[in-house]
Amino acid sequence: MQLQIAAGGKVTAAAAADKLAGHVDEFNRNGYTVLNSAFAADEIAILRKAIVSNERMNTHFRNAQAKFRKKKYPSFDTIIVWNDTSGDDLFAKFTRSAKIIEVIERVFDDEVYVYHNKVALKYPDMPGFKHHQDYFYWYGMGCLWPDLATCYIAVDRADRGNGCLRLVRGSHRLGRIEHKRFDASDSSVDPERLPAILARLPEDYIEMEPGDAVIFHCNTLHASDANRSERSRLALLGCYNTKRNDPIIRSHDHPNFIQQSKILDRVVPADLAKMPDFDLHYRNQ
Ligand SMILES: O=C(O)CCC(=O)C(=O)O
Repeated sequence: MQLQIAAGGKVTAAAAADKLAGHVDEFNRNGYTVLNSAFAADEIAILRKAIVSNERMNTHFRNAQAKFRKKKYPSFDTIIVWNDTSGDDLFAKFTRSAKIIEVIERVFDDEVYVYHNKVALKYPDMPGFKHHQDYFYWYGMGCLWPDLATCYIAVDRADRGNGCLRLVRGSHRLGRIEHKRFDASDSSVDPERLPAILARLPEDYIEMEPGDAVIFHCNTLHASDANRSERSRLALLGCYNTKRNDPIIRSHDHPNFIQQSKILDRVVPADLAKMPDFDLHYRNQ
């Protein structure tokens, strides 16, 4: 891709359009696209502070870790999920970033809203996830089309050592696959199909620096290993749905379409005072 830099070092509109088109092509081909340095170090430091100092998140993670230490595998308990995504809180400021939403809107050729936010509390000694598609769950929540995506924003460095995300390249084209539930907090894509899929499609370890982001399709198979290192692997994940895919079931799981603004402003220390309503329409606490 040819970069067009105007006098003064500003990236031109043409360069920005090329970059956007590149992300859309990559997403359509591979089922995911990486946005390097989507957020600056000082913005991520603010986000990290909000996560590590949040008592609710700390209690959540300690409960999951205690189960894991008792030889359970509570994958879903490693994430804390909420639905209040339309305001101006710190987390929404990241996940409603225009940089992310513009890519997803272009991919699905529709208006997009943040369907929910979640933080992956992957501290040391926390489990990972078996291979799954997010659409399996969202289908059950009334989304007719697989026109949804997730954006994983790295708060900590993520690598093979601390259980980075693994994405099966091209798996978004398999369609929705049945999943097997092992218990309420652990499930996986059909174990009979999985080896055949992995024999045919490459799996990419998505190693990321803080501030990098990866947007992946809701049918892209993904997994991650347990964090056996002494380093945390925290991340903020925004989940996105399209306007025409407004869920047909009105549930307390996740909200129906709502128009949301895209955020262009940088995250600043004052945002630390702005927290979402973690209880809004969320019944599974
Ligand atoms: O944080 C991870 O490793 C994976 C999270 C995930 O797969 C999910 O929330 O669906």
